[in-house]
Amino acid sequence: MTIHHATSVCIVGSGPAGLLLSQLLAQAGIDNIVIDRKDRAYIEARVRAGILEQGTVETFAQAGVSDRLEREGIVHHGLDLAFEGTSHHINIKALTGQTVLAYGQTEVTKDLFAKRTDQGGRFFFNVENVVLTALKSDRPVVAFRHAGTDVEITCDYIAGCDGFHGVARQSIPADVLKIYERVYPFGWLGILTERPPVSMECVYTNHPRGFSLCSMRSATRSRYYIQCDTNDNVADWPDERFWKEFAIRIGPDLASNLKTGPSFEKSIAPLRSFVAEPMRYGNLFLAGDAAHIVPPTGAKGLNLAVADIRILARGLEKRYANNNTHFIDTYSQTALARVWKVERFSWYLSNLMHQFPNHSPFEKKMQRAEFDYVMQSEAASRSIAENYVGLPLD
Ligand code: FAS
Ligand code: PHB
Repeated sequence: MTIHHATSVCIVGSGPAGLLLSQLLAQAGIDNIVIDRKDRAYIEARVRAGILEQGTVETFAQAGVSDRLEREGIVHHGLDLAFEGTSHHINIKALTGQTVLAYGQTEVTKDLFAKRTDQGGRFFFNVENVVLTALKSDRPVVAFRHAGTDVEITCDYIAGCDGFHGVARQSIPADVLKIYERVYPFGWLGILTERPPVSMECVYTNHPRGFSLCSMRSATRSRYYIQCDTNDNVADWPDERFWKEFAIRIGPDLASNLKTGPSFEKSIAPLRSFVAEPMRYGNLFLAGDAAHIVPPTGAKGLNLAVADIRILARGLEKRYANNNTHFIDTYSQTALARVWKVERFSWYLSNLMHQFPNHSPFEKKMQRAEFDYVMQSEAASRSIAENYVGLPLD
């Protein structure tokens, strides 16, 4: 027996992209259902991004989910780039007039789930065997197993917000999809510890032993990262080894203020630059990590997902409000225009700030020369600043 449901938009994935889209559509009176292969508690606990662009904060305010982040978020007026013992402060506020906000993705997800639940959002969690069909028709179908029952949701549009490992991108025929990818020869090992951060703004360091990043979640909770080998696993990095390596990489000045403590979250993320084109096939739209991945060096992943959703939500609102399909018909090219510029910045900063095992002496010299240029050129620092605070949103 199959249970049938109908809605206007079926959203696959309830990470930041899917949840934000659901909220923006609901605000516009557009019925939607969200499905996820995990449950709310699992999704809320996933530790990932930590820096929100001003445009992202404004979008969350439009969605009615910014109260807590405006109270608890930490405003950053700048960031530091350090290279072989030399540190360069980039004053993003002075260079762009904008700031960024340190506020963890776990909190963003909790705020979005709370709002959707308050407003009667419809969810199916722990779904299995999700299959998308009839994508070229005007009534595509999302089929899945849920609590031992077969379910089918018929809709006008499917939003594939199911991340890099999701089913949506895989549902686009291989001869239609174009994939662009760069896999980096290292990963990031990240920890959370209940200790005051060594700096109240982000410090990115390119040390001869590898990259490190000092970030935070609050005045009492630090988020730290070090570059690690692609075949490392968390078991290779007990806290003691992490702290010893981290202290070396951040340098003696910061290390003298470092408060070490037990990590209560530790994970390794691979780094890749990835784009799938197009971001629409029939009445399936891709948004967020389902369509693109950036190395986290530029703090862009979550912010780019929000930028996609702004464009997609506007397009769907225009379509339902006055049958104007222009903005959904141009969604893929509009979103990709920004995606590629953000991919460029994330790739650029990753190349500048990491140790590449296969770099020639010449390439190492190029890295140092780029850093020296950034340090001495206000134009170069402004370029980094305007990308870090976020390029203009459509
Ligand atoms: P998400 O991956 O967040 O959400 C996708 C959702 O779809 C998940 O809940 C998943 O359960 C669900 N799903 C998957 N397959 C499905 C299926 N077949 N059926 C139904 N549901 C399905 N960004 C930064 O800016 N800074 C960082 O430090 C950073 N660190 C990261 C670390 C890791 C390990 C990862 C994977 C990403 C990191 N990112 C970081 C990027 C991250 O923040 C993403 O950009 C952000 O989560 C994108 O949100 P979504 O597009 O909603 O995708
Ligand atoms: C984080 O706080 O998780 C963070 C900050 C800056 C980045 C990436 C991650 O570039």
